[in-house]
Amino acid sequence: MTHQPSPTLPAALAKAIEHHLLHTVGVAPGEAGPPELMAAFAQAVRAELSRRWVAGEAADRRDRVRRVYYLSMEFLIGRSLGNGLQALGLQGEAATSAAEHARTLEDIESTEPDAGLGNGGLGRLAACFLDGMATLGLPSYGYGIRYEFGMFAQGIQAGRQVERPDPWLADGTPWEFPRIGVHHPVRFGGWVEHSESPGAPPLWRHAAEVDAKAFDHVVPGHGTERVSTLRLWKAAAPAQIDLTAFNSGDYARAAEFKNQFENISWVLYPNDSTPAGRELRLRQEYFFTSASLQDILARHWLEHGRFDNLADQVAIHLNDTHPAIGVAELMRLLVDEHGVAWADAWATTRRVFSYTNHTLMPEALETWPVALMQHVLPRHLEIIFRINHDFLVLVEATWPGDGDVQRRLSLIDESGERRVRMAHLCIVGSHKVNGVSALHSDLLVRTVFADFARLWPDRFINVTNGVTPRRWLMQANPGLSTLLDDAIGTGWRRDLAKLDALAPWAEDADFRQRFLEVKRANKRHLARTIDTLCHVAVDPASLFDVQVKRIHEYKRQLLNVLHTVARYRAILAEPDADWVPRTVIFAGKAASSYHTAKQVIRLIHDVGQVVNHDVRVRDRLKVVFLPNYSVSLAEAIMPAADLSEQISTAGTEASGTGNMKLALNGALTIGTDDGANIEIRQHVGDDNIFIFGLRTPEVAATRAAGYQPLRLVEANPRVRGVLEAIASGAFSPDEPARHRGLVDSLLWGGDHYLLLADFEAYAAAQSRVDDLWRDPQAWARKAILNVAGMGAFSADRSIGEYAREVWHLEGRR
Ligand code: 26Q
Repeated sequence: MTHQPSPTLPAALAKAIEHHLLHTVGVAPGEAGPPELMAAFAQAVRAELSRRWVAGEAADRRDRVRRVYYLSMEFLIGRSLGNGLQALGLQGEAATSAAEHARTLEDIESTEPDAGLGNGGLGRLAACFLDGMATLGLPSYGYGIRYEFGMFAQGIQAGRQVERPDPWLADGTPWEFPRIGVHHPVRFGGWVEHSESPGAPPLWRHAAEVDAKAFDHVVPGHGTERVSTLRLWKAAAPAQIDLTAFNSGDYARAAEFKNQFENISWVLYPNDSTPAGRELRLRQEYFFTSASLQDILARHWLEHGRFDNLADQVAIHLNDTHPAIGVAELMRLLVDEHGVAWADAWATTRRVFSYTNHTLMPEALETWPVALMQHVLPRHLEIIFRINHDFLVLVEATWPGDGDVQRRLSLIDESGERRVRMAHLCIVGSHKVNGVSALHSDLLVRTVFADFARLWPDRFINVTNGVTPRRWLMQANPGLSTLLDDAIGTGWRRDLAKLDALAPWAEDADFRQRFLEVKRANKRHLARTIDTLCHVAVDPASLFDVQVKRIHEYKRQLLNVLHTVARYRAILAEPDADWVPRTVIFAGKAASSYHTAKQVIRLIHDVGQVVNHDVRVRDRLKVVFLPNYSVSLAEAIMPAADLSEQISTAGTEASGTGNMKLALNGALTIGTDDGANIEIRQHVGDDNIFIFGLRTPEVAATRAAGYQPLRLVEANPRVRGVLEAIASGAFSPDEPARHRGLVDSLLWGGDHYLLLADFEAYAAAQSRVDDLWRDPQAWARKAILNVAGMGAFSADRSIGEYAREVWHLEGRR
């Protein structure tokens, strides 16, 4: 692509902003406040991105390039202005323009609502990957849903989580481009008719139809003019549908009709990991998958006018099983709508799709009742049965007469109510399947997908997750970024692997000092945020101990709380000992229906109430819970963390990505031998990370040996004291039994995630953390070595691997 002079590049930015204030926003430039300025800045950025986009699209169309399509129910994008300005190299000019309006750029940027179209790790990964695809110049599209309401906003009332809707589009968004004219019909329900005449395709007599309308977001690449596209679908009632009711004056009925269709893209299901199993969720999955596949086929047809080369031109990636129905839908579109023979269509489908798994936990694997699928997608159920039939013929040929292996591999789980196994559909319909860390990928082929791996060993690979250094280092931590530039040059900004040149600087006392000063400034900033959001004063000189992620039993926030309570009790027992001052920081949302997770949030608040107000503690321990964890809040937290808590039961966290963001910003990890922690350890070195606790095989062995938490507690007075304090109401004096349930789940409920088994090892690791903290130079040295070791955890590295090994795609300049 040629470099065009652009109307909004540096000198013209200020002018563009004045122009948009007056002509687009409709405000006198002198009277614009931060929200108006935000709107005008966004318009200026949008204009330049649009120019790059149009140029790139034209070039890709002209060259009929091979493209990748990333299908994901979630894209947890956060804010876009800062990222857009950075991609255009306009941050300096933008800051100057902001100053001319007597504002800071931060004030202006902070008025932008987060696009919170995701739950957590999986959704944020999709956003980081789009950034990587654009930056590597891959011809690429993300496809998802334009939820009217994103992830709920978390409020805290009297220590309890309350959920409020997230109307992120209420004031409109400057970032979307409605694609008038790009829309596809998506059909549901009804029955299938099979014609008598041979060769005629089956006829799906659907019961309902909704229109999927395209809304695009430009995804800027960094250090390139290339951009990527995120296309989100909104559900709309077909124009004619409500006319009858409307014309007869029955507006209530007309509205009801409309809602029945449009509710599909209303709200994101706030459940991570445990499938909701609701009909509306299945409709959402099919809605966006079908619209996306129709869109892909339309683009392909326009450029090629044939489908026999589809797999040469198109790679479609399934982000978990949520778009799994796409395997059946592509077969339906090719066979029923475009007259392709079944065998040819199947060969194409298998070459087009690839699939990433994000969880090992069997209860989190998505399945849908056959009866529900029959009701919502009757033709797809037929197609799935036929795929399954052909597949089981292969299984029979491979392991003749082995009924057990047939039952285990079948796309249909027949053990109770018959259910479609979406992961099996993905595996059978894809040419590559990957896990998201070395351990996770290894466990996949040795446990949940072992039979498939025996059948198709080459299908299974690992691609370890990564995060975008643009948002998570350059934008979130400009202080550290400048320090890195000074030490090792700016090459790391284009190639994160170059961070390894930082290692020698860990030995430089002057550099360590400057590193600590940057960290301290970031901590002061976070301390102000904590004061605003939690009304708790915390000391920026204390150790900032951070656990931020969805609240989940397997992630073991409760283990962190148990240790915090143990520390509190120890401080009271030995008030004059040399305690390292700590601020224990939590943030994260609990699924609305997840009672235990909500109880953990309540306990954290109760412990904070008591500890933070106990004068005997003398500020050596503070416990805070930052409400409404989001991408934007994470951008304030990551740069300010000293200690990163990654303490899931070994074998449960597929990868983790917060662990990468924190280490990249110079936090030391205290963590289990789990997910990507293992690879972080390999890259930063055993001496620069605090790994503790049972490893995956030991977890299995402990459970197999008949783990008895009660026994353990009887023999351990420290744990006993902690549990008794919590259970007896030491932190909930107004309702002493409030936290009994949590304690009972450990003592009597089997402690499934082995908190008590790991407690002593965890506490010992925490003591080693304290010891190191007492030597600030030694701490700084290790923190710097963590940054130096994180080059491999860039989303660019992950995307490079996908492009090479899965999508067979090359970047363009
Ligand atoms: C499925 C069906 C119905 C309703 C909801 C869902 C659903 C939604 C979200 C299931 C799972 C999720 C999200 C899972 C997730 O975020 N997994 C995380 O993915 C990260 C990126 O690979 C990993 O780093 C984390 O380890 C993993 O937990």
